[in-house]
This record gives sequence, structure tokens and C-alpha cells, in this order.
Amino acid sequence: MKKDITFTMIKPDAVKKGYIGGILNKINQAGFKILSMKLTFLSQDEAKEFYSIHCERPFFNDLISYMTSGPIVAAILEKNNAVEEFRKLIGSTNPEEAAEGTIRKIYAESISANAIHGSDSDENAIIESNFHFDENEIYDY
Ligand code: 3AN
Repeated sequence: MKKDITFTMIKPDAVKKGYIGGILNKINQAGFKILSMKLTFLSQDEAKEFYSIHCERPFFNDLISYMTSGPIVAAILEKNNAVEEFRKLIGSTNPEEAAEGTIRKIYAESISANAIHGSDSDENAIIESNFHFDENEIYDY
């Protein structure tokens, strides 16, 4: 895929609280185009693989329990400079440090239940998108 993309997940805490609509509204208003999207559920193995970079961190087991505690919304988003622009829109990992108006400032409850994921590099955006979606599930419009 040659488009400028990022990958996101609306995490279980935000889905359970009914924030899907509010978060998607922020994403659309910020000018991101949704190329793929689904409500889905991560298995333990999928969550461990997705977050394998954090496997030595003290919060790893809690992170896996949390990410498998309910459904998530996975999506691929397109915009110029998508990765950086989306990280700005979601705000800091710790919602207490997130800027006013960011998705985490509005919707996240804590650093460990922080409402939304955004890829941290173009390379990871592609890896993470391919992890969740087949090529024929990515729409060109
Ligand atoms: P981000 O999601 O902002 O890229 P990462 O990649 O450093 O942050 O962390 C991935 C996820 O791990 C976070 N979204 C959060 O749920 C969890 N996490 C990160 N740091 C901590 C921490 N110090 N304590 C608990 N959970 C954390």
C-alpha cells in the first residue's frame, strides 16, 4: 500500500463506555479518511504478538489482560503525515499529560486504560494494518 496511513484501535475501556461514536467523530473532523474498520476481539496470542515489543515491561501482563477484556475497533486511517498527525490528535500515553482537546484527554481514564492506540512509525503502521486486515479489506475511495 502506497498511501500515507496509520493504524488505530479504540480500546476496550472506550468501547465499553460507548465512546466509539465520539472518537470516530474526532477522527473524521481532523480530516482522516477511514480505509478499513471493524469491531473485533483480540485473542491472548494476538494481543501478545501485537505488543511483543513491551514483553519485558512490568505492565505487560496487565496490558494483555486489558486489551483482551472486551471488543476493540480496529481501523486504518489515511491523511498526509498520518502517523504524526494522529499521535497529535490522540495526545500523550498518559492522559494526565495529554493536551486539551486530544482524544486521550477527553476519553481516557488512565495510562493503562488510555482509550486509543496510534502507530508510532510508518513502518509499524503497515505491520499493524497487515496484522488486522487483508489487502481486499482496505478500500480505495
Ligand atoms: P502509546 O500507545 O502512546 O504508543 P506505548 O506504545 O509506549 O504507548 O505503550 C503501549 C500501551 O502500553 C499504552 N497504550 C498503555 O496502554 C500501556 N502502557 C504504556 N506505558 C505504561 C505504563 N507505564 N503503565 C501501564 N501501562 C502502560
